[in-house]
Amino acid sequence: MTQPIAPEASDVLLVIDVQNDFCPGGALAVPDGDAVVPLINRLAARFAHVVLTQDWHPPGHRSFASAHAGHAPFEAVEMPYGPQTLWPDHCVQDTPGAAFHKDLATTGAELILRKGFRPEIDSYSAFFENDRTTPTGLTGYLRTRGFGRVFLAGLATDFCVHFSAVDAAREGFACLVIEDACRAIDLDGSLAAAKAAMAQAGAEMIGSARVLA
Ligand code: VGL
Ligand code: ZN
Repeated sequence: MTQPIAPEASDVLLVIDVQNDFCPGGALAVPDGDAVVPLINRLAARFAHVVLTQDWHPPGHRSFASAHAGHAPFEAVEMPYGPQTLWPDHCVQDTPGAAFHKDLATTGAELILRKGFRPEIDSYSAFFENDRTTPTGLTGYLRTRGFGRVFLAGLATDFCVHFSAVDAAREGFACLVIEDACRAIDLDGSLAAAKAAMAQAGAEMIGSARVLA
């Protein structure tokens, strides 16, 4: 372990999409996805401020393969805003799959940010939808609250964590991704590509031991 990092009052832990559909047995299960829950709970206890995100799609969302005749999950299509991977139906608003994992400590969270609610556009990032320009409002919230550093954990490393990390850095926050508190889908090398993109954006990958020390 390198230097410990003690969370400060101006730090926020941003927990991405720890929802049933991304856990084993869910509609878009991330391998070992539920393994992050106990660790995220321990991390959350160290932070004065925690924000959770929730992937929150209406039925028939355009990121679902079922909304594209002749296409299967995990294929890519061209959307008006660019390439989009198609997914199994997942995190449909108000369904059990969209609920947080039952063991995730949610009580202390100061904000629950829902994303992906526009029928025609997906939103991997907690900051911008997949057109990379429509804001979720999170930048304004975090700035108004005076946060300077964003620590990231959750699911999935190579999609929603990845895009959130890149955008956090692009929005001028110091961004630290707690790697062992994330799990990846890893479609066709997407994890390696995500790590490269996060590093390129200036996000730092750290181990949870540095925060828990
Ligand atoms: C996610 C694919 C589709 C994620 C959300 O949370 O990483 N991935 N929707
Ligand atoms: Zn989604």
